Formats: sequence, C-alpha cells, structure tokens
Amino acid sequence: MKLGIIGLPLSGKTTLFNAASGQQEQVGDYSRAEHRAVIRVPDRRLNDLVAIYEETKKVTHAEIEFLDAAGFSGRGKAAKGKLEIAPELHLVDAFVIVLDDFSPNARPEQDLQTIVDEMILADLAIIENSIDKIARTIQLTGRKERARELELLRQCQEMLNDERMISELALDGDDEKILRGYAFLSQKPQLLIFNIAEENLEQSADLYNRYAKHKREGICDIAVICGRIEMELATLPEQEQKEFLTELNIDRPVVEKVIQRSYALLGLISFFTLSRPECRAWTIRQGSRAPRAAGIIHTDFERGFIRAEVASYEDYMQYKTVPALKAAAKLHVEGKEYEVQDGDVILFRFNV
Ligand SMILES: Nc1nc2c(ncn2[C@@H]2O[C@H](COP(=O)(O)OP(=O)(O)OP(=O)(O)O)[C@@H](O)[C@H]2O)c(=O)[nH]1
Ligand SMILES: [Mg+2]
Repeated sequence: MKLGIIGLPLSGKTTLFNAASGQQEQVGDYSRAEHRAVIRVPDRRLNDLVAIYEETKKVTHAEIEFLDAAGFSGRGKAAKGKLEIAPELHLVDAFVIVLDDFSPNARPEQDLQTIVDEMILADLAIIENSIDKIARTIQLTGRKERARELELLRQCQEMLNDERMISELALDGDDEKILRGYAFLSQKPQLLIFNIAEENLEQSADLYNRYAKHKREGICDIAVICGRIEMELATLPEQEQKEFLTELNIDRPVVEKVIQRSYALLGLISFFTLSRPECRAWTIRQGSRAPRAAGIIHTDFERGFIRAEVASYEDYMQYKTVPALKAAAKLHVEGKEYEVQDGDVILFRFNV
C-alpha cells in the first residue's frame, strides 16, 4: 500500500512524514522537497503470535510506503493551467491530507476546499484530453468498444463541473476497471489530518466532533493530531513513547492511526502465516477468498490451491498449538470459497 501525504505548503506534511516514518527530514524550509519511506505496519497480533511460535527464524511485517510530496499550490481554482501535480501522486492508493490547524490564522476547512478544487481541475484536464481522442477513435473506426468509457468520462466530467469528486460516483466492478487506468486524484480515498497546536491537544475530542461531518464511509476519514508532538514522540525509545502517550492522553501514535484508518478506508485486512522459516503478516482486500490469499504469497499457490487450515488470532492465542486447536475443533478446514477474515492464521495446502 502506498500513501501520499499531501497538503498546502507549510501545513506540516514533512512533520507528519517524520512522525510516521521515524525519519528526521528538515521541516519548515519551504523546500518542496519530496521524501519517501517504507515502513513496517505495526501489528501487535503478529508479535503475540511470534511469542507463542518461538522456533521461527524470521518475522516479517506487512509494509507500507509513505510519499511526502509537494504539488498543491494553494491557489485552488485560480490555479487553472498552472498545476504541476507530481505524477507519482496519481499512483498512490490513498491520500493523507495534512491541514494546518495550528497557526494563528489557520483555516483548515478552507484549505481542504482549495486542495479539492485543485484535484478537480487536474482530473478535468485529464478528461478533456481523453474525451476528444476517444470520440475520434470511435468515429474513425466505427467500433463501439469504447463507448462505455466515453459515457463514463462524460459522467465524471459532469460531476467535476459541479465541483463534486469522482469518489462520489457509485461504480460497479466493470466501470471501476474502465476508469482505473486514469488514476483520478479525486477518486482516491482521503484521510484528513487536522494538525493542531500543542496547546490545543486537550480539545482534540471536541475538535474531532466538529470535523466529523467530513467523514464518508469508505471515502473519507479524519484524525486530529499534533504533528510536532508526534514527530518528537517518534524519536523516543518505545518504553518512553508509551509513557508520554499516556501522559498526553493520546490513545496511539499517529502512524498506527494513519495505517489503521487507511486500511479501513481501502477495505484492507491482515492475515498471518506461521512457519519455522518465517512468520509473516499479509495484506489483502476484504472479501477475498482463500485462493487469492494463497496467491499473494506465491502465484503458484493460487493455481495449486487445495485447502486452507484456518484458526482465528484469538483462538490461536488461547490454544497455542495446532494439536490443541484441533482438539478444541478450532482449526477449520476451508475450501476455495472461504472468505478470509481479518486476523486469520492460515496454513495453505497446495499442489504445484
Ligand atoms: N506549532 C506547531 N507547528 C507545527 C506543527 N506541525 C508543523 N508545524 C510547523 O509548521 C512548519 C511547516 O512544517 P513542515 O512539516 O515543514 O510543513 P510542510 O507541509 O512539509 O512544508 P513544505 O514541504 O515546505 O510545504 C514548521 O515550522 C513546523 O515546525 C504542529 O503540530 N504544531
Ligand atoms: Mg515538507
């Protein structure tokens, strides 16, 4: 999974990036510098499982990539024709939008609108470019295969002209596939980070309620944090970090919040495999069936899938060994139709 950290200049993007990655890039420099980090997805469950399954040689967490990217000018609708949005931003799975809510004249909701306006303009430019080309192709060749694409693009264009994001469009699987290649900015899920000042930390719950109206199931979620404190926390050893979190009444570090909410927005879940060479956490789309999960480990496993032996994380923690799980009838043998659940511990049987 790739997350793009975006926002207006000096909104605290690099501060948040440092907090999430543990890196120490310079902040407050108007540099528009881009930063990149691949980090382990913290998952307490994998650590717990490994504590039971001691003989493993290697522990591998799921990974996530953060991209701290410049690219939003802050001119909003006035930006017409002058947008230079980094091409990589089209390739991320979701945006983490950092909004300045710490400086004296902060207007986070207005800033959000500015960013949305810029996304809409960028998407409109792509559509305007494509519509003529496709219409011409259809006219020249007389072939209608791309008629649906054209129709969808016109629908998107209409939405954008109404200043609405493409994410509002309810698409079925086929239509979603047709549009996927365009990688529209306004179609990506968003996590809004309201970046508040240290002295307002005590009001974070009130602020969260104030901004909650921006939440939209599967499209937009919010978090209220203080980037500067989180950045400092990230440099501390784990034990001290825990103490400070409790002291400041922060329920979990920002990196966990960002990852947890992004997983939820993107409909992602985790499952685990335990073996002597390696214990590992994997990421998969909710609703995926067992052979797909096997295919994430190795494409051959999907083809040769025979069955999956599955126990939930909770049952594994309780019974601790495969024989004990079997004796308690908590080890389920599942076939091709089995829908993988978050926290499943799976042993795949396959034939290659
Ligand atoms: N008080 C306070 N200041 C913050 C907070 N987060 C960021 N800042 C300050 O805001 C300034 C900009 O922070 P950066 O993280 O560099 O912002 P940016 O969005 O990466 O900036 P550019 O990349 O230059 O656009 C710095 O001086 C930060 O110290 C915060 O939570 N509280
Ligand atoms: Mg920066």
